[in-house]
Amino acid sequence: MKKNKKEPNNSCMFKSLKIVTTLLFFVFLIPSLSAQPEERPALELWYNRPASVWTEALPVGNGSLGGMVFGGIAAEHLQMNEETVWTHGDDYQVRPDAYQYVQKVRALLFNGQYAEAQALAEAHILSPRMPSGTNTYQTLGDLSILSEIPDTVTGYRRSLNLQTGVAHVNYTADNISYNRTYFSSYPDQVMVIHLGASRPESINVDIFLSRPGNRAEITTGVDYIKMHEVVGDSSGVEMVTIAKILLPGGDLIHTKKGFSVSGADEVLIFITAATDYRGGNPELICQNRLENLRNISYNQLYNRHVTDYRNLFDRVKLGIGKTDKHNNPTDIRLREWQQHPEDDLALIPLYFQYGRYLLISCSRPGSLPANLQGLWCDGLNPPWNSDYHININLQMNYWPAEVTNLTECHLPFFDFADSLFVHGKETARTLYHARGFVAHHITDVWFPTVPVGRAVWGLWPLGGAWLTRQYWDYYLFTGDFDFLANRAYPAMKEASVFFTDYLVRNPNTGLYVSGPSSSPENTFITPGGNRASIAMGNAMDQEIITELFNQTIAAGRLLKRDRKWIKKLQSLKAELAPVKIGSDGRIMEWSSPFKEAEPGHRHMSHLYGLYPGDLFNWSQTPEFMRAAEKSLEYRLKNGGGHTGWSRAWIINFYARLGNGEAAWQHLKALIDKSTLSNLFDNHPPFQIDGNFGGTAGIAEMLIQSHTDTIRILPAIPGQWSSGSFSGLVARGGFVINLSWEDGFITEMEIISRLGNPCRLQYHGQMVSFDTSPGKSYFLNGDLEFLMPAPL
Ligand code: FUC
Repeated sequence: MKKNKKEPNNSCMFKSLKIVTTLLFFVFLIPSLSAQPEERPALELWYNRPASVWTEALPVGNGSLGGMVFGGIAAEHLQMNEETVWTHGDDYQVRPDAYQYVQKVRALLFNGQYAEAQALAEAHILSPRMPSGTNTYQTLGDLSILSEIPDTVTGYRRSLNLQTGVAHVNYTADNISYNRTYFSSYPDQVMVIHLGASRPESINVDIFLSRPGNRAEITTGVDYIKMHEVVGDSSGVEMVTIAKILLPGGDLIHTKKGFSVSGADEVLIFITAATDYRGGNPELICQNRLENLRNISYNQLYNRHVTDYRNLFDRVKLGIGKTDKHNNPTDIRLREWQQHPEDDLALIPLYFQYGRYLLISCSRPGSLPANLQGLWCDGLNPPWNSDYHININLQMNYWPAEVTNLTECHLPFFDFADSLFVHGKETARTLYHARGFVAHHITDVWFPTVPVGRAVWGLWPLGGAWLTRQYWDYYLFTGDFDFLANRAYPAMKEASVFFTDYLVRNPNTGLYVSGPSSSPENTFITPGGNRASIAMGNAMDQEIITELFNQTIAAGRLLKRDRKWIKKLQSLKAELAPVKIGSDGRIMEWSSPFKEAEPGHRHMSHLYGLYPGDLFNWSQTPEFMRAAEKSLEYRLKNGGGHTGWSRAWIINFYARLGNGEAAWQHLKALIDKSTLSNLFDNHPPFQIDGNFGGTAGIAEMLIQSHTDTIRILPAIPGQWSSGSFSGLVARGGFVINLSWEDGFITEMEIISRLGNPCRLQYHGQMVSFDTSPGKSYFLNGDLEFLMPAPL
């Protein structure tokens, strides 16, 4: 027998104590066949080799505790995350004299002195980026399971079953079949790894924990390994991870960092982790969770996880294309798809459902919302700190939440935003001498709202307002009046109050404009030939504010609140500087016709009103639809859409424009150019927004409900000639199930959750009808009712 030379061999060196474990209180059952996942290969990612790099590993998660499964044979590696593992430097402060400079910078901008204004803003308004103030999300650490290198390995398979939320590794080594199962349970708040083998007493592995930086204190107890560290060189949270090892037979031998298991029939590892981020003693939290697993068998744990997961996942089905390509490993399938996507349309449902899988796995009630990498993040210094960018990225993460029937997964977004808004009040008061709240382009789990760094990113006070659009949307989808009254309206009102104090009249036009502000991350050429990024009355700001006021006014009226103030808001709205269309027919990103420094820029902020906003549509504002289309074409002609999230946004834009062929071209490009072999969105290494934006884009091609009419199959390409879906949700609380053949609906069921009137549009035809809560309505492709007719 050979030992893998590359792998650390702790078991021999640090043998100290031999314990034959007697499991006193855990009821341990060998999983029966019924506990094995039902094979649903069409909704599975699978590979015939282990991951060689992190972006090939497979993610599991329960909203707050996640793992990336590498599937190594002799060296299994599970990289782990706990959502609150964050460093914490000094909090950013508003510069004491910043407010005066806001006034000065405005005067310069109104006077056309853009470069001077920007220099002044960077010197006096934006707080400098201090290394100690840059907080970052980090890995929790790594679990290693090492064994001897076998002489022969056959039938290797590493897979993630989206139908169950369980990852598996299977192979036969030296005539013994090994199976490993991995899942992270939301109901039991534990990550579970089960090792099984076809022959008794044949599992021999070393198990240990580690963390980059080697600062973690690692100790062992009778049957557990504990890892403790105050992260970020002691500036961050105190974290504890406990890996508990359970065997029904075999020997468990202590090593320095962990255990050596020999002669076991099977091994069960429970991982629990906690920090003091929300208070409490992290070790006690972990112990309590383990204590709660007393008397629970592996089968029960497994079944509880699968039931809980399926309760969310099974709500939506999507069928496009039939293929046997899922018999190919997913990395090979992806490569083939890049050549001939039309041969494997069934990859679209897999990609779509993977987005839903990821949302379920990284955003559950009580958790933090999905950050730039969702939950999964390797190392101590991830790109952009794996934080929350709120100039599109956090919002995009939640675009699929309602339409793909995962409303519970949306809740962490609101909890987070509510806390952010509390902090944003202080920034509004000190920086802008305004009431209400404000947040700029980034934030993190300590909720900074101060503008930081360079003006091109940092000086953009619309982040908070954009977040509030999702509150209103949540109400439209769910009809939750309590939410509207107690959370949505208060948030929207405070965001609006900020702008009532912040907006200024443009002395040249007399209309109200926002600023000083950037058009997220874009740069223009000033008339004097300089590059600059801040101006007054940029299109995106004006669009967000217009929409915010529209929604606040609508909510205030529904709730019959603040009548006088709502009237004032209505008058202010009438005096907002409108978004303009330039002489070239495009939407003007800035209020002057500047030359763009990067005409193919990845952000297409001025098209906010098209998506996710609802300001532009073909029936009421066709001129803006045409102008948006032109703007988009121009961006693309100049190299736009190169990052995954940007490409995903473009799919949604084309879906809203009703252009299914273009939406499909960009969906193909997203999968072709920006998708890694584990189907993560590639933004080196990975950014999850592209996945979520892509999933939302597919939904937007199938149904749309941003106006008073639900549009059915508004943007499907000719190639998707037949298909079906069920469980997609439209605003107003309608669940839609339908199938189509040769591009024409064969049958459609509308289930009314709330009893709202329903208005449908399909192929230029329209039908309106009243509904009763809980009732189903069946229609054909001519929008005629099938039996039973509506009451
Ligand atoms: C925005 C984008 C970048 C990246 C970063 C996290 O700044 O412009 O592409 O996605 O967020």
